[in-house]
Amino acid sequence: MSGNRTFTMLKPDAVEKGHIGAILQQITSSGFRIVALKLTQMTEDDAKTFYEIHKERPFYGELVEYMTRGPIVAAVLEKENAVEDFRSLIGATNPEDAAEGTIRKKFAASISENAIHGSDSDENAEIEAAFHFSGREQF
Ligand code: RTP
Ligand code: MG
Repeated sequence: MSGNRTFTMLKPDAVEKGHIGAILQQITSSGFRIVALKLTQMTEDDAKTFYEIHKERPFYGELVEYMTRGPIVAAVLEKENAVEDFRSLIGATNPEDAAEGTIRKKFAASISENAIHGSDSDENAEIEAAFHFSGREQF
């Protein structure tokens, strides 16, 4: 099945807790096809650039520290209506507000350490995928 694409990161807390397999399983069994995948670690510059939109927010420094403290899993996912459906699958930013069964409800500890990222638009999905993967790493 083809479709459009979104970008995700399993954040350092999810990797530290050993949740890579369970989360990827939930993603693929929800109809997303993995078209790029790697374990990597963001540098401080990477995280600052990636989350630049939040640079005036009070949590920016803490967010950069969190996102760089260990490896993440970066992936590009394909499905019809990928961006919106993936945001539904991961649930609200704050796991306390996330719907039952969503990835953040199951695997996230708090609003700041919330296990997983999902792109918020088709345009950002493309920018974020290109940030982590070259063209020949995306299938
Ligand atoms: P993401 O970009 O990571 O998919 O998360 P999101 O759209 O659901 O939330 P966003 O508003 O873009 O925030 C980005 C990340 O910053 C951290 N955060 N901490 N302490 C806080 O109040 C707070 N608020 C946001 C979270 O890691 C959030 O995912
Ligand atoms: Mg966001």
